[in-house]
Amino acid sequence: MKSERMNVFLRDGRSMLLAYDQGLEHGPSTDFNDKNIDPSFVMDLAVKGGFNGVIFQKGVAERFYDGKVPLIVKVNGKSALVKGDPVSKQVCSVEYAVSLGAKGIGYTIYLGSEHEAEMFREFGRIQEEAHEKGLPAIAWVYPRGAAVGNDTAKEIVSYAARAALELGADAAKIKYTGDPGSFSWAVKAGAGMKVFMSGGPKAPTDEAFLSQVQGAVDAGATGLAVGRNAWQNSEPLRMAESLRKVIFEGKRVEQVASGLR
Ligand code: FBP
Repeated sequence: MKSERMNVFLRDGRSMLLAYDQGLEHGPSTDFNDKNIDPSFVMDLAVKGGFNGVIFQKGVAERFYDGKVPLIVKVNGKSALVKGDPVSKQVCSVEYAVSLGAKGIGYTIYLGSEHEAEMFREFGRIQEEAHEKGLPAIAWVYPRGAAVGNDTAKEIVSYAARAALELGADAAKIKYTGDPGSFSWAVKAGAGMKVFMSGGPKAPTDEAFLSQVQGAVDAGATGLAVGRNAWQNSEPLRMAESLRKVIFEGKRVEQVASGLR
């Protein structure tokens, strides 16, 4: 059953994943400081912060994954240096990801890119291999390229969720639309598939980010897969605690805000 494959990453049907593949996607000078450039720092945060999964590319998983939190290996990737419509191709086999301890397979699809067909085809094969091994296939679906306008519009984000469903993903990681009403349409478009809000660049304040997370959860999302808003925070464990309260305990931002700067 599709829904059961994600169970390893869920607690009471909800989830909080820690993403750390930005070194490849954006380059170290864009996102990292002296602390978070060290993958051990993020591995430790995943454990101590109570995350339900950690997301690495294979090279970081090989050297730094400690087995204490379920692993998702991103099996495709690209750098920020190539211009034009984006394409992200496979860099790690499902079999190798499993040998590293992966309990889930991650793959990015740039919906709307002139290269989307290549990513659809590759994801299709990877999804089948992952399912043969009993692992979920989690699709990052980011509408992008010359044909795509506002990538957080309701129509586009819901299209991303629906594309993930129709391509066979067990879960989709999509951008937040900005309000729970419109995001709930994207969750509905997923028709029961798990929907994760993607974190994005660090929000101006902790409250602003937690409000987005609360909105996504109110809209029916399973939770979030966050990177920069967690490990760029000056107090990442406190942010993780606030996220846990919003996602698992149903606390409102106002209730957790007193613990924030
Ligand atoms: P963030 O929470 O830092 O945005 O991480 C989520 C993520 O999907 C990463 O897995 C990935 O590296 C990054 O966003 C991609 O960002 P971009 O939107 O620039 O492609």
